[in-house]
Amino acid sequence: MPKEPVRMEDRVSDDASVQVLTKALSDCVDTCYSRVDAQRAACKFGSQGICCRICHMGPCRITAKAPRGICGADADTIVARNFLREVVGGAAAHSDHGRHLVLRLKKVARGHGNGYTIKDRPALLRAARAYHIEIGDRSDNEIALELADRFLAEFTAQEETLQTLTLAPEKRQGMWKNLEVMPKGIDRMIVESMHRTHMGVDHDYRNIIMQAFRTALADGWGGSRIASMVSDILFGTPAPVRSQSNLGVLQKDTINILVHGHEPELSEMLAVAVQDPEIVAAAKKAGAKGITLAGICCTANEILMRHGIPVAGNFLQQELAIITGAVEVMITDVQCCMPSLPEVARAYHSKIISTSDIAKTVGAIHHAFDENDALASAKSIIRVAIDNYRNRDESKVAIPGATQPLVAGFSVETIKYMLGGRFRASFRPLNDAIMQGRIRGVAGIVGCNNPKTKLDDYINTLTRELIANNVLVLKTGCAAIASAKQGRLTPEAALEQAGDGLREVCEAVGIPPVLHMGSCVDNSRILEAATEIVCEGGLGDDISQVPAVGVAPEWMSEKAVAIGCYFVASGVDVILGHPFHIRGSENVTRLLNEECGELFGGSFHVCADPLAAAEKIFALLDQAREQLGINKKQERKLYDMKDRRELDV
Ligand code: SF4
Ligand code: MSK
Repeated sequence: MPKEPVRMEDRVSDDASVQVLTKALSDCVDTCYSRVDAQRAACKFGSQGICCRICHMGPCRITAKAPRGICGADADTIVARNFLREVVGGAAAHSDHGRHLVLRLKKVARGHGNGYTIKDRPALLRAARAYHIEIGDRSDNEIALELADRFLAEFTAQEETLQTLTLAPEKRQGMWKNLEVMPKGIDRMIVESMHRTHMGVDHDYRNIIMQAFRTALADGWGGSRIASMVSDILFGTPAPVRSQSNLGVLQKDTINILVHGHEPELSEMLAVAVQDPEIVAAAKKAGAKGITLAGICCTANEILMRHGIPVAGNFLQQELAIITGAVEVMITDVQCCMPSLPEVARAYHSKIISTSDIAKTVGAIHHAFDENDALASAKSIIRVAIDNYRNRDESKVAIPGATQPLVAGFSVETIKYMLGGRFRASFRPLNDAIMQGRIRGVAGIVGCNNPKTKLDDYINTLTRELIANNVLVLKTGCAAIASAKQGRLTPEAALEQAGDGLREVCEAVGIPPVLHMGSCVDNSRILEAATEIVCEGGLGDDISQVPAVGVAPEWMSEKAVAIGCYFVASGVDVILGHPFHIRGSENVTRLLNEECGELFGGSFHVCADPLAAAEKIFALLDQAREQLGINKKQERKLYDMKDRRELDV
């Protein structure tokens, strides 16, 4: 019997994406959705993690008849090695991003900013204090130079453990010490992990998986944390900002430029350059009303959080954005940029411009970002877009009307300020709301989209259930963009969709029930928030005691594997929408999904169904509340004078 054709509505959730995916079909343009069909029968060895190609005696595959590879490695070793290499990939991506920013900070500190400056002095001083750097009457540049060197030492340290680990609650640090998972230098962890997984080195699956946690901690508390700290110093600590989301942010009568990837350096300059009178005049001369700058994926999140630049879409909308026929130029930097983009662009007039020397794509125009003259570099890329406007074929243009308003920019500093005001900035009101039961707990929903499942569907269903049941949701990356497209990143969403307790808190503070905390490298901000909650008191003395969970519903990248591992190693239970490639080893699966709970106080849980995931999350939050002795909603008590006198303050 012929197979039923898949309906677009079953592939993507929002109307804008349905419209553009339908257009792709009539324009005969391939997307990841047609390619995922071509890849249908996924290799079962790969899915289970039992294919090894680490040496050239192989590749080897584990079967009932061949339970060991040629060297004698069994399924446990092979699965564990493959898993560690995924963590390495993710940790390397985040950390290299962080390193680039530190090198930029160092140049700025030496007076070679070339357009970049220390934009946020309080962020500089916060970071300097974290490293016990003397402030006194030293200049910002002196402090920044010492700080940059200290950051760089975090990458190269050979014997010393990471300084940033001391930002975690003390009890957690002790736990890491006992389990011997304190990472040394970030680069050393990555190199050592590659060494350990070379043929004939580390074969004990437990030893290998513990190295995976060590490497992931070097990412979450090291490379990623440093990336967020330096971004705040150079570009400003995010604060609430209004904007718009979804493909409808592209304009019919403007020159549309999209930034895509992860690094904020070029996009920060583009945000400045599009306002340059000379550039605006050139756009008008080309017949456009102006220039629309918008973003995809996490570069979008970076400039959204700091400039309110609109978000055109998340990961699986990168091809769709071009298929609107209205994009003059898409500028890519690093990570999550599909190699298909130039091929999709060929059907339209769009140009794909790659800007990083470590990330070239065949068919894209490579225009290396000249960091020594960043503004000029940004302007020259914009001029390519202006020139390309005349090539736009109006008959191919179809921009879906849909946009949704949003508020983003909830850094930890901002949350503290919003909760407590300028003079008493703190997490106290949040802790109190959790203790009183108005907020049941906190869920960090992070990660990507994956064409194996309907775009945003799991993320949105789960988010709806959580906020309706008084769970405050913190989001980053493409999961945050999914909520933006649903209109859940607005304070109004709290009034309409949140449970009574959460609504009361959101209304009092003026925040949405879903807080956009940044790009995927900013998952470190979620750890920072968890630490603030612990330090504020009343909810235990370790992250594992806080009623909080992490969720990666539609994850796809190695970075998500590393993120999941550093959440678990920090004591947070993590729900995955689909499993890791580890099912070929019962031992590795048991270690990650069960035994980690005893080791770290958090483990992985796989829930393919978002409603089942919601139930699991409620059970985990309630269990944490039970252990804290706060699992009943307390009546709000109005104190009279006698009560007040009896208060022990
Ligand atoms: Fe096969 Fe062992 Fe080589 Fe892997 S390392 S490919 S299992 S021989
Ligand atoms: S961009 S890693 S698809 S969140 Fe950070 Fe989105 Fe995942 Fe890339």
